[in-house]
Amino acid sequence: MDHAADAHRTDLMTITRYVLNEQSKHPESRGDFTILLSHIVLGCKFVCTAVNKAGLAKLIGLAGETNVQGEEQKKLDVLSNEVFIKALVSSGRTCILVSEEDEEATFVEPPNRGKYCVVFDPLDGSSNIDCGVSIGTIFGIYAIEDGEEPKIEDVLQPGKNMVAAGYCMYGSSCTLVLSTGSGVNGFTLDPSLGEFILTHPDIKIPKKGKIYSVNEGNAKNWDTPTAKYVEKCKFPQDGSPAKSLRYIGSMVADVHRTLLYGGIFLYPADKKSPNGKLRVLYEVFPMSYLMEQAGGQSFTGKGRALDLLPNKIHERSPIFLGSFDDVEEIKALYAAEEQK
Ligand code: AHM
Ligand code: MG
Repeated sequence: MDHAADAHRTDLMTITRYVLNEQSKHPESRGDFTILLSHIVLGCKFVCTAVNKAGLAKLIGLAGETNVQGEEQKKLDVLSNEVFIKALVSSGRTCILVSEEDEEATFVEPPNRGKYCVVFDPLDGSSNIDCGVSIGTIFGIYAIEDGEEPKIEDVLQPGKNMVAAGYCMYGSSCTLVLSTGSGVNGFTLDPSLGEFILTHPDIKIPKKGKIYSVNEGNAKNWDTPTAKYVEKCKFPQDGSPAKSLRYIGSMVADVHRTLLYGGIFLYPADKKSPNGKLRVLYEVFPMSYLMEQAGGQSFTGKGRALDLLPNKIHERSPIFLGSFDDVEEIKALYAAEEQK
């Protein structure tokens, strides 16, 4: 056995070590965020294991319920939701939980109550479960003032007020991407250690990309700026090469690729869904937060996504996010449309 190599492994930057380092920059901090994050990490590890075992354990299949959006719920969605709710409540650091799977917000009672509000989609991309395509957990975190009584308005806040956001992708590897407001870092689960290790430090999205990502099956219902943009991707008039299309239909995987390789991810409004499909609090906001922190942009068709003020916890919004220059182009098309 190579003991020297093993000893070297203790130098690894684990996610806990990373968050403790960040915490030490704030001497007034009492470590509450570190504890909350370690419970989120535990939830991610649990769901990762369940996703990996799903085929074997016959977990795959309908649970026989529909969620608040009227979609079929799979067993893994139900399980993941329970895992995260329990992990978050037992952290003792949360006061309000909003999950895609629960119609109402959960208010955590004392003595388990803390100052953080967590909005999350415990298992996004559920239509991909049965064929083994990457799926993920998405989360965003708000904080309330110490000693305040939590109220629903504490989560009905613009995404720019989040104190942290991230996602965990259950794919060929399990990758957790996190921002606490000072850049974006990616951690990969080392199954032999059971620890997330910093593998993608300080992720910056390329300023311009070569990929666009959209469900083109909805094209007949798109508005003019979206249709024009996709046309430009395929038939550029300025001599630049056409972009490649990549669409997994699993937001975490599509956004992860966009973050690493650059490009643009679109889930626009269309005639059938005037507010798009994706949910503001736990899909649009966390991904927009990460994009901005990585140097990209996120736009709703009307303005900066993180400026949106949601009225309802399950509200939806159109979304265009990715490389700075690519989002700039779609913004220009919407601005031109408004001039008409
Ligand atoms: P879900 O929360 O029910 O899983 O739906 C969200 C998913 C996203 O992961 C993905 O970006 C989108 O739905 C794909 O939608 P579509 O199949 O309409 O292209
Ligand atoms: Mg979802």
